[in-house]
Order: sequence, then structure tokens, then C-alpha cells
Amino acid sequence: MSEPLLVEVGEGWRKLTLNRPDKLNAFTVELHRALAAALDEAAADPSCRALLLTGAGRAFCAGQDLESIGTDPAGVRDLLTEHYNPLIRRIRAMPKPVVCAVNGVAAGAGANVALACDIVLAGKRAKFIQAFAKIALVPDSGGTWFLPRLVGEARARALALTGEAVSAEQAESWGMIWRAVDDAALMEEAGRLVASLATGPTAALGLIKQALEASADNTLEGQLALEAKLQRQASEMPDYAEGVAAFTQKRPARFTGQA
Ligand code: LHQ
Repeated sequence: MSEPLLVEVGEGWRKLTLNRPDKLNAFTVELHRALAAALDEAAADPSCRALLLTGAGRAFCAGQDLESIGTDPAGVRDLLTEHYNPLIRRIRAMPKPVVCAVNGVAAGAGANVALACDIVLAGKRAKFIQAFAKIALVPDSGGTWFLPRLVGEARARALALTGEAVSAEQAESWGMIWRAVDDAALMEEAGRLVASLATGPTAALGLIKQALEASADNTLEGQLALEAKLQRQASEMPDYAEGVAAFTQKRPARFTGQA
């Protein structure tokens, strides 16, 4: 049996490919375990400074593998607490950028895993489907948190309640994702982006993620205080001195990414 997750290590980055193409890369426990281990390794490895998540074949991910799950409510609950919720936390807490290249349909938890990533590119054939209501479930994996913040209440409610598909171009125009690109150009564009992020000031990028994460439930006063704290941290890191030196010397910065 082929590996449920492919890991490619590049110069400063890692590409994680969900690899169950016959089942549209639907999640099984094995795939969850492999992805959790790969994300933990990437988080701990200072030589990995950016991540790319994508899917093999014609889909990004069709969410939970409905053939392997059964309808026992305890099973549903355990999958969320043991696998999906930790996956979303891992992505959001990753101290380096996570790019998602949505290469085809992203349905159910597959859509919300994509939305949890920092920068989402999608091929024009991709669709985002909150498929949950179609099987009488509730959007999970952060869907009810991400969607209203990304696209507003009106669209979030309609998408969650109807399970209607959103095209990549519509998703871009709604601000649900960063960019819709031609299918043939998707992996090249995503590869360029992740390689560029991998030469960035990684520790500072991690602080940017922290600030944005906190803003969702912070007051302006709270956020100003947090920014001041994080900015102080950033300014004490060697990449800040390098960034300013590169600017004044009119040359590209050579960031180490270190804190
Ligand atoms: C699949 C799946 C799939 C297994 C396609 N499973 N085989 C969390 C915790 C606990 C419980 C439940 O859920 C969750 C989170 C969730 O993600 S719930 C939502 C689960 N996902 C869905 O409801 C989506 C189900 N899939 C679809 O609606 C369609 O497959 C989409 C719209 C994604 C794509 O449609 P098509 O392009 O027409 O492809 P297809 O339906 O023909 O699928 C191709 C194959 O993939 C097919 O297998 P087969 O052996 O017949 O060729 C499907 O059975 C299989 N597949 N999704 N989730």
C-alpha cells in the first residue's frame, strides 16, 4: 500500500502531499497520524522555514473518509478531539508559514484544513464545499470560526447551511483565499512562494502569525500592547539588523530566520 502522505524536503522548505488520490485524499487515521508527525518534525526543524500542503491527483481533500468511519457518535467525537482539532492547532501554531496549494476539490474538513493555512492558492478547477450539512453534520475543523471571519456572516451562513460549492475564482473575489491561478501554473507558483518564504525572516514571520492569531478576539488596546511586545522581540533578533543593513546598502537581505 502506498504512503498516505508524501514528504519532500527542499532547500529550506517541505512539501507535504496528501496521497490517497483514489479516495480524493480523504482523511483516515493513518493519514492523520502521518500528517501530525510530519508537521511536528517540520515545526521542530530549524532548517525547515516554510511548508507547502497539497493533494495528489485531481483533488485536494474530500474531508473525512466516510467509508472508514461508521456512524457511531463516539467515533465522530473522538476523531475531532484526537485528530482534526489537533491538526488545525498544529497548522495555526506552526512558527513558520504554511502555504496551501488547493489542486482540486476541497470538501468538508478538507476545505477547512485549507482555510486554516496561512496563504491559500487554488487552481481554477478547485472548489470549496462545506459538505457537512449534506450528511447532517456541522462544519468542523474550524469552519464555523474561519468562514465568518474570511467571508462574512451572510456568505458563511449560506455556505454552511446549503453546502453549495464555491469556485476558486469566487473564493478569491470573496477574500476566502489569497489567489486563484491557472491549474497548470498552480504548483510552480506555490513552489516559488514557499521557496521565497523559506528565505524570509522566519522567526519574525512566526511573530506575525502570533499577532494575527490573537487579533481575532482581542481589543484594539490589547492588540496594540501585543504588537509592542512582539515588535520588541523582533527588533532584538539578528534578522532585523540584517534587514535594515540590506536596505541601507541597497542589496537583498540574507536572513537566517533565527530568533
Ligand atoms: C470518498 C470521499 C470521502 C471516502 C470521495 N470518503 N471516499 C470529521 C469527524 C467525524 C466525522 C465526520 O466528518 C468529519 C469531517 C468531514 O470532513 S465530514 C465531510 C466528509 N466529506 C464529504 O461529505 C464529501 C464527500 N465527497 C463528495 O461529496 C464528493 O466526492 C466530492 C464533491 C468531494 C467530489 O465529487 P466527484 O468529483 O464527483 O468525485 P466522486 O464522488 O466520484 O469521488 C471519487 C472517489 O472518491 C469515489 O470512490 P470510487 O471508489 O467510487 O471511485 C468516492 O467514493 C471517493 N470519495 N469523497 N469523503
